[in-house]
Order: sequence, then structure tokens, then C-alpha cells
Amino acid sequence: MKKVFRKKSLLALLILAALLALLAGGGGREEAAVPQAEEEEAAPWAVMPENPAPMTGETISVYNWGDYIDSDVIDIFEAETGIRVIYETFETNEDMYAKIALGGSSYDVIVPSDYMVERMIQEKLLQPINWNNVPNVKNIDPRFTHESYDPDFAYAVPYTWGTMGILYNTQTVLERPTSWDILLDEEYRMDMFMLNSPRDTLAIALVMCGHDLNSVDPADLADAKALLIEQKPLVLAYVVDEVKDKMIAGEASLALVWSGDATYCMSESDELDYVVPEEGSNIFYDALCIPANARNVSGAEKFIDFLCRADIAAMNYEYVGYAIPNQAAIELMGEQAYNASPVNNPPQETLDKCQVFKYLGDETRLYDTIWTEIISEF
Ligand code: N2P
Repeated sequence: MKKVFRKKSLLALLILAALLALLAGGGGREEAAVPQAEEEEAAPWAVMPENPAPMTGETISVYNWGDYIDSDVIDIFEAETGIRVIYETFETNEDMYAKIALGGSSYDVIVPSDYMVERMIQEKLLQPINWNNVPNVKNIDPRFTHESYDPDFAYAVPYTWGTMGILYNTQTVLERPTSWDILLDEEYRMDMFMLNSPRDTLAIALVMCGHDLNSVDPADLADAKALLIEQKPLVLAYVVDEVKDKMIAGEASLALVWSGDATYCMSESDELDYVVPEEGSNIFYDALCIPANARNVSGAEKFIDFLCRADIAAMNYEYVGYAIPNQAAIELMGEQAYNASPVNNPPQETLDKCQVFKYLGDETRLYDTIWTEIISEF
């Protein structure tokens, strides 16, 4: 996967080079001509240290979403600290939770979303973070801290945020969709992907039925279930990370996706666009947390602090593509360039219609049962 914003970075570099050339040569001399654009990308925000630290034998174990970090970031961390990162990925909050709650595995850093942070705090599966050891947390915009899922800002460092919406192919979906209803349009039979993620997909079905996306009313959920079963003949597949390559390859016209994945797809294909339908959607926050049973807490703190560093967060943003709460990184990249993305910087009226998932306590089981029934129904 290449850097999401490579094209933009290259453009910025060219403009800078042109300005420098003008300043240096007054425009007259041959050798001050604008340098040719290199094939490769602009200089990254952060670079590998020239003399990597020797490996210390210390390790940290990180459990993150798929496609959710630039591997260069991990390499630089290892080279700067001598701490080796053992890295594993998951596709949904529920998969990650099941693994941690079963207790068999121990991770030092995990990346749950809002409602899952809330659940894991309640279930004592996370430990409070010692901010003295994470000084770069000062780079996080305070508008993203003290959220409802971690009101005391004690357990979770906001990493990314985004919306859920529809990624669509402008060659086959000729009018920009405004409503989620397009996900029930017979014209797109076997021509759409849905998220293989119970909370996300059920939330959209709830919204399509006119219900609250945090509803636990069995009648509302029965409506959502009926809608998703009715929709099944239109669905080519329920997928998570694979949706990106499939949409770029033009395998379907529509997909329910997270905004950062849309950003990536749109950087790879001019035929794709993203919309948050007018009925509203989910806004999510994914956060760096230390599990209660972490083995290397000090290593975890170092890694989280490293990810909060402005140059590292900027570099990581350009790879991952999801909106970030790191104000220092945004300033480094240029606020204007960062805000230019309508996908990552939606208008306020869109945000006003988006809601955060709440942890639903025991009712979560109802979601899980319904989801299994939907997926296994033919
Ligand atoms: C990245 C997954 C994004 C997580 N592949 C959405 N909460």
C-alpha cells in the first residue's frame, strides 16, 4: 500500500523547490532552474536514525487494526529505542475484545474504538496511563480528550477518528447518493460490499429504519435484522480490510466503509468518491490503550509517546489516511493542506448528524445473536 497523500506531498515539494530556485537565482541562471520531480515521494516527516540503537532484547506486543500503521514508523521506533515490536492485527473491535477478554494473550498496546474503550474500562481490562511517561500527549488537541468513553482522560490516547459512509464508483453510480436507501436499490444487485462488523452494519440498518444507532430495543433490532436479510441478495460480500483493493479494482459499485479507507481508495482511483448520507451516521474515535495485563508497561508508554510525536504522527497519517487528533502533526503538515480533504474534514452539518457508539452493556449479546443470524441466513 502506498502513501495516501503522496501526490499532494510531491506537489508541495515542487512548489517549495520552485520558490527556492527563484530566491536563489533570481530566476535568471540556468543552474537555478526548477529541479525535475523525482519519481519517488517527497522526503518523509521522520527518518531512520543514522546509527540505530542496538537491540536490547526488550519487546513490546502491539495489537492494532489491519492497515493502521506505517511499517516505517515501527522500524524507526525499533531503531531509536532498541525495543522490538511484535505486531498483530485484528479486523473488528469484537474480535480484539474476544481475544483480550478470554485472557490467553497479553498485549502491551491495543487500539479499541470509543464504545469498546468504555466497555474495557468497566470490565477492568485496561490500566490508567501515567501521563508523566507520555509527554507528547500535549500534542493531542484537547477537543479530542475527556470524551464520553473516557471522561477523566485516564485510559485512552486518541489515535484516529472518522465517519462511516458509502464509497461509490462514479462510473456506475451516476448521481451522488444522498440517502442510505441506495443500499437497498435492486439496481445494484450483487454490486455492493457491506462491513463484516456487527456493530457498524447493524447501526446503519438501524438508521435506515429510522431508529437510533445505539438502540437496544428488541423491536428496533428486529427491524434492522429484517432489513439486512432483505438486503442480502444485493450484497456481493461482507468484508473489512479487503474492501479497499476490491473497490479500487472496480469489483462493485458501492461499499459501506470507514472514512480513512475511503481516503486511501480515492487516492488510488479517481473513479471513487465518498458520502455520509443525510440521515446521519456513526463518528468513531480509535484510541491507544494499555491492557491491564500488559507485561511491558514502560515499553508501551514509550511506544504511545512515540506515536504522539508530531513528525511520527504526520508520517503515519500520510500512510494510514484516517483523520488524526494530533494538533502538532497537523500544524507540521499545514493546517490548510490537512483540512482540504472533505472526507477527513467533513462539514459541521454532517458531523452534527453523526453519533458515537455507546457501550450497550448486556444488550451487546442481542447484537451478537442477531448478527450471527443475519450472516448465516440464506
Ligand atoms: C483500519 C480500521 C479502521 C478502524 N483498517 C475503524 N474504527
